[in-house]
Parts: sequence; structure tokens; C-alpha cells
Amino acid sequence: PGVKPGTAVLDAAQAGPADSGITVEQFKQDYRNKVERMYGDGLERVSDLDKYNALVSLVRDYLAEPWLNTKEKYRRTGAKQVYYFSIEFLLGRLLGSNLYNLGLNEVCQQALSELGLDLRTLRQVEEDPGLGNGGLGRLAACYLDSMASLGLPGHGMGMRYRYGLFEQRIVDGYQREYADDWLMDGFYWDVRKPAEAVEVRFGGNVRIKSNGKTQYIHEGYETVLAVPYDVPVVGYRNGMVNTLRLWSAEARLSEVVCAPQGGSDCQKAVEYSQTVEELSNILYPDDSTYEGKALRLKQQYFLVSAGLQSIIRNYRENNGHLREFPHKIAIHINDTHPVLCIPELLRILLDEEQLTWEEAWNITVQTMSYTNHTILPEALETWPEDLFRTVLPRLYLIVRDINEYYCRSLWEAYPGDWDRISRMAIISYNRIHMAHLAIVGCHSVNGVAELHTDILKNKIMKEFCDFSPAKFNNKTNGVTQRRWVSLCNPALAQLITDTIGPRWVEHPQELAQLERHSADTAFQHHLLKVKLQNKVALAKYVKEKHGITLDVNSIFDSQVKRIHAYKRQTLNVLHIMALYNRLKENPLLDIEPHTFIFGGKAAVNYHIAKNTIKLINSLADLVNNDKSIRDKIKVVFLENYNVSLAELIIPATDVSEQIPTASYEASGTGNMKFMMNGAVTIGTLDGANIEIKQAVGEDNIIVFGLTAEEVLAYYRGGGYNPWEVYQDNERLRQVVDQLINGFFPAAGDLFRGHFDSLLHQGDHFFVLKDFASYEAAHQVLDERYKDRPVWLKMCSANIAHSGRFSSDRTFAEYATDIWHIRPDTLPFSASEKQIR
Ligand code: CRA
Repeated sequence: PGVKPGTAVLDAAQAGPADSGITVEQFKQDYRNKVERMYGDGLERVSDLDKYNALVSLVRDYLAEPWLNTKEKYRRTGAKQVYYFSIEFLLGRLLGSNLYNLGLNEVCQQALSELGLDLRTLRQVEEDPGLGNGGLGRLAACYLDSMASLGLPGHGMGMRYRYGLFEQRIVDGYQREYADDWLMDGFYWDVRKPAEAVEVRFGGNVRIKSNGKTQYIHEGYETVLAVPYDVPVVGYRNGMVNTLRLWSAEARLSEVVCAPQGGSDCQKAVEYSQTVEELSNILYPDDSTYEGKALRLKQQYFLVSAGLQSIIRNYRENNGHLREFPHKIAIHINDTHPVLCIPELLRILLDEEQLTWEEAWNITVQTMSYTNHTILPEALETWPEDLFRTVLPRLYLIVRDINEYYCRSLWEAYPGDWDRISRMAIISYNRIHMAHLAIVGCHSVNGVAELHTDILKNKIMKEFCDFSPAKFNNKTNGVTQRRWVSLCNPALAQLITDTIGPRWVEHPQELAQLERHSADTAFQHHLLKVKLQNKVALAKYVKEKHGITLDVNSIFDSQVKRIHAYKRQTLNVLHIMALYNRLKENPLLDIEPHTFIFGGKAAVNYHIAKNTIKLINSLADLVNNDKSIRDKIKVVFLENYNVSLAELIIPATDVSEQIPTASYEASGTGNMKFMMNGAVTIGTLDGANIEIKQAVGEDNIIVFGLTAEEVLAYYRGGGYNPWEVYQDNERLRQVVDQLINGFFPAAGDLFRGHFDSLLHQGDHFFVLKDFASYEAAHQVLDERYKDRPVWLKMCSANIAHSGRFSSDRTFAEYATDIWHIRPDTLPFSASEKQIR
């Protein structure tokens, strides 16, 4: 506790020319003034937190003008705006990235240093915003960076959670969850906009009035005030600042005292305000109870309704005609959480704007597009019809109408095929299927990697795809090279720039030029040095935080991601156990020293995943304290994995573990970040791993295990028999037995759940089945590593071919194929950028 992951500092040269027009002297003066004005005290007497806050406030001053200009320019040109709705935005710390994108990094660093301060220390003060939990949220944040940097008028629409998912602490090897109070010291990046607040309505009932035209009157509802907070999203040195709008639920207490409860009971008013504020209190509220489910549904509607109202208000203020709406506005739905955008837009167009159903429906479908991020059945959201009707009575009627029109068209296409129609219906068996609603109400449905999209088209959503094939398309995920190379690995960024020039930061496909240098001794030598430097930084953190000494000359092998059965941390653990057993049998065994790094949170109610954390820590205890293996292997579980920790681990990693059961990981994005930083992937042929293999060639990645096709074929045949595999492989048998035979001295029966799921419950995720090939793959890796020039060539190839995994590439594809924005019509087009 107390030790936070640090941040890298950019080299002066790497930061490039200071094109902000602000000099070091000016910066120093502005900063001093800022501190004095904010705190009524001198720089020497304020705390680090104050210094950090003042710095953020100053940076915000600097970006105010480009922010305003960007908005002005959008208004003037009438450029089509994209709104990316997402229940999560996992932004990471913003000070470093904003300084970098503004081109102010070098000036700030110099100015602070002349004032006797260290930028790195101040960057470290920043809490990671608790606005997301995993890949989907981080992806949304990468896309914001790319949209602004590509000059695309694209904004985020999200929630301003008071508390994040949870802060993970490891106590006695177990995960403990603490409140993630990320807002405790305030968040200085956003601007509260109370004047732009809107009202969102819940509950009540709908009266149908018919005098010529049917009217729906929503009555007896409860009103919640949605207050927007705008966060600037700075483009990379293009003078462009987009907006991420985060919504917070508030009660207007003064109104509550008088109505609707009546009387002036202050206690009641306070209680009421608490229930209202609950709406934006926490990300993914526990949904194991009815109240929990209702809260989640309310949260989703809150985001959608507030967001859409503000978009339409803004559109109207700029004199937009609603028929033109889809030509001026694109709304993107990030997974099913914001799918209520569809009925909500219809509601506004029908009830408030008085359009006909046809008009409203056409506008809605042309405006909306949807990305699916998972085929895990438990993540495909459905809502009980009753709950939906109670919480959102007007939307319920609209969804029912959509369902009816849709089923009618299905009937025309498949007369008499009731089974098919009930499988495809939006409402069936008293549940509302959000993915079905999304497919019906959007003009585009995309998966996030080629294999994932194929599985959607040919399996999960096959019948929908047969019905409307033109909607379905693939957009393989990407990540921003600015945060995930330039900022987190400045030494590597510098080496790349020294080798091929600076254009790669904006044109990541130019990284391919590195290929020519990959066998070059001097280049390899530098690459090795960079990696070592990053390993030293990580080792320092691990020592300070966990008291464990790492051998920086060992192979750093990392698996950092959410803990989940399909991601198979257990496979990794079993392999380490087998390696340990081999070392115990033969202490002179000639293996490369390894450091196995784990990190990730397990969902609060996901018991076996939480036990996996305990399993990893038990293994770490055993291995790290066993002198007889002479430090040949170390295991560490790094607490509270988040964006900042990822920024420290990824640049220091040699081997990237991407080992899900094939077909389960829709794409993965960690795999791309590791690759960009020159780690070699050991992985299954799943998600984007397949495309990484295509990009780097099979010599530069180590793949193993069943393919998705094989996995799916096994499922069709009712699974496989893990006993056979267990019986046939002695080393495997030994480690599986060790889960329950006292090998972990204090564990007792703790890992019986793992044992049973592997042996007695059919090993649903094929851990035993893939074990031998995983072990063999690790042996290949070790051999390659021994031949350093070969290894470094692999590392370079990974960096060189990472360009296509830039979110800049992904977003250009979304823009042209889905949102129909031609890059040359953008307000900040490439040619204009060159002039400036
Ligand atoms: N858990 C997928 O599982 C994918 C990201 C972003 C996920 C990952 O494979 O890289 O989305 N799915 O596309 C998800 O959140 C709700 O589904 C993820 O982060």
C-alpha cells in the first residue's frame, strides 16, 4: 500500500519540437501564478497534490483555446459528429498523455525541473480514473485518442462513476475488494456543466390518448437529474480537442422536499437523494438481486437518455432538421449496455418530435451502429419483461412495437417457421434480448477480430446474418501507439525514431521499416538495453511494493488481464508447477531463469477465479522461498492491475501470454500492446492472435493448442475425456494431483474446485487437453531465447509489424465503412495539418 506504479519520462528529443508556442519561462511563470491563485500560498509551501492539481489546471487553461476552436469549427463546417456510447472508458492517467499530445511535454519537464520539481513525481500523484474494468473500456479510451488524433469529430458518452469497480488488495494470498475511491481528491480534468443538465424519467405508467392520432402520455414517473461533466480529449499535435461527456445522477433536493412526497421531511429528502445518486455510484452494480438488476437497467437508461437528449438539443440549436439527422450524427453502441439508444431515439422522435413510425425508424437505423465484444452466453444481456416494463414503461411499448414489426417481416421471409422466429425475436419467453434489439435497430453490426466476426456470422448470430447479411462486418481492434509505446516506453520510442524517423507516431504502418534493421547488431544491442532498463524499473516497483527481488536477466513472462476460466491462468500455473517439479528432480537442469508475472482482478462473486489468485500466490510462496531451485524461477502476482501498472509491466515483458481456449477471446488488446513493445507472444489461435500471427509470420510467434474449429467440434460431440489425457501424461498427472495432495502445505481442500473442474466436470476449457502442446511451446520459446540474435530479431519483427494493430487504423475503418465519414472531409484534414 502507498506505492503507486510510476511513470516513464520522455526524453527531450522524443518529445519533439515544442509547437505549442509556450516557452519554458512563460510556463514557469504561469505555473507559479496558478499555484498562488489556487492555494493562496507559495509553490514551496504546498503539497504534491496541490502541485499536481495546479499543473492540471494550467494544462486545462492551455487547452481551453483549442477546445473552443474545435467546437467552433465543428459548428461552422457542420461536420458529421460521431458519438461513441460506452458504459466504460478506462482512461488511465491523463496528465502525461495530455502534455504529450499538446506538444507541451518537453517545456513542462524543463520548467518544472528549473523550479526544482519532477514531472514524474507529479504524474504519479494522479489516480487512475475508475471508469472501466477491462478490455472493452480501455478500447473505448484508445478510440477516443485515435479519433482526436485523426482529426475525427468523435466524442465519448459515458458515466461518471463515483466509485470504480474496486481496488484489489492481496491479503494472505487472497483477493480483497476495497472501495475504489478514485474521486476522493477530486478530478481536475472535467468541467461540470450544470446548465446543460437534463431530466431522465423512470417508472410511472403510460396513458394512451387517441384523438385522431395516438399519443402516449407518460405519467407518475420519478425524475432524476443528469448532470454532464466534460473531459477534454486532446488530439496528437493537431490543435484538436474532442469531448468525453460523463453523466452524473443528482437530486434537486429543494424540489424533492416539496414534491412528490409532500411535506418537508428533510430526512426523507436526504434518503431520496441517496437513492437517486446511487445511479452513478458504481460501475456494474451487483446484479444478483432484483434491486441490483433494476439498478443496472436504470443506469443504462440513464446514460442513454441523458446522452441522446443532449445530442438532440445541441443538434437543434444548430438548426439541424431531423430528417438530416443520420447525415450529421452517427451513434455507436459499444456492446449491448447502451442498446437502449435505439428505443430512446425512437421515443424522442415519436413522442417529442411527432414523426411517423416509418420516419423515426429509418432515422434511427441509419444513425445507429453496434459492436459486439463477446460470445460468452452470460455476457449476452437479456432483461425480464416485467422489470423492463416497470422501470421503463414507455420504452417497453416501443420495444414491443419494434418486435412486432420485426417478427412480421420474419414471418414474410420464413412463413410458418415459428421456431426460427421465436429464436430471433427481441422478446421471447418473457425476456428482452438486447443483442437482438441491437442487430435489428442498427445498420451495422461488427465483431472485433476476424475469427470473432466469423463466429458471430456463422454461429451465434447466423440466423440474423442470413436474414440481413449486409449489416455484418469485421473491425479488428487496435490500440493507440501514443500511450502504449511513446508514453509508456519512451526509450523504445526514441530508438524507433532514431532508426526510422518520427513519422511512425502518426503513421504506425511505417514501423514496417524496422524490419530492415531487425538483424542489425547495433539495433539489437539497443533494443536489449531498452528492455533491460524497463525490467529494472519494474523490478524496482516490485521490490518496493511486494518486497520480492527479481532477476532482471531472467525471462519476464507476463499474463496480465481479468482472471477468468477461459483465459486459463490455470494452464499457466500448471506449467510453472511442472517446471518447478523438473527443477526439484534435477536441480542442475539447464533452463533459462524465468520470472512469471501475473496481474488481474477476479469478479467479486466469481469464486473459482478468486481461488485462482490464491493458487498463484500459493505457488509464488512455494517457489520464491525454495532455495534449492537457485532462483531459476520466480512467480509474482501484482496487486490491483490497472492502466498505470500495465504501462510498467508491458514494456518490461519478454514473453506475452495469450492463452485462452480458442473461440472465447473475442479479440484481446493486451496482445497488441505487448507486441508493440517487442514481446514475443505465446498464444492460442484465438481472437486477434491469429491476425498477429499473419502479420509477424509464424517464425515470430509461438502458437499452440486446439484451434477454434476443434474446440467447437468437441463441444458439438459433447466434450472430451480429460481422464485419458491425465492418465497418459505423467508430468501433467503429477501437477493436477498436487492441487489437492498437500503440495501446497496450508491449502487443504482449497483447490479441489480446480481439480474437480479439470477432471470431474469435463474440463470445459481444455486446460488438460492443451497442456502438452503448451509445454512444448514453452520449450521452443526457451530455445529461441538462448540464441539472443534470433530472439531479438523476433522482438523487432513484432514491433515492425504492429502498425496494423494501431487504433488509428481501426478508426479509419469505422469512419469510412460504418459512419460514412470521408477522411478528406474532416475539419482537420491531413493536408491542413501539414500546413500548420
Ligand atoms: N472482455 C473481449 O473479451 C476484447 C474486448 C474489446 C471483451 C476481449 O477479447 O478485446 O472486449 N469483451 O473488444 C467484453 O467486454 C462485454 O464483452 C472484454 O474486454
